[in-house]
Amino acid sequence: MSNCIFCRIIEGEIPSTLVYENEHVIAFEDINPEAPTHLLIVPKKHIPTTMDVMEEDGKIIMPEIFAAIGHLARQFDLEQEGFRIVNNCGSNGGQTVNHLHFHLLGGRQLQWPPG
Ligand code: IU
Repeated sequence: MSNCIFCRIIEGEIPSTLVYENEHVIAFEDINPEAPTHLLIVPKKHIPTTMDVMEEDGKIIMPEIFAAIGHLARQFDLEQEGFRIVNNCGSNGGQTVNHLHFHLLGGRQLQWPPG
């Protein structure tokens, strides 16, 4: 059994509110939402951080991530008012789960710059 929480969600060992899935990517609701819509878009392959994305993986995974973003923005009715995609990388980036993921946040006016 993996000790990566997102791998366990992907394997269905830990329940999540799934909102999107294909061969390479899964998306589910963040357990601690920071906005009315807060989704996590996650490659199924265990890649710890953005810095670990190898060229061959990136060619497959990144188009799938962007396809999921577009699909979910429409599904959650965010395409008119906008939304934010966030990837936290490493400790200064605020990454707490070491499995590559992209936050999709929307449904309220978001502030800039982030803290
Ligand atoms: P971060 O970018 O690594 O900080 O984001 C991790 C996110 O994963 C964070 O927003 C958590 O609320 C979220 N999360 C989750 O949805 N389910 C979990 O079981 C765990 C963390 I652990």
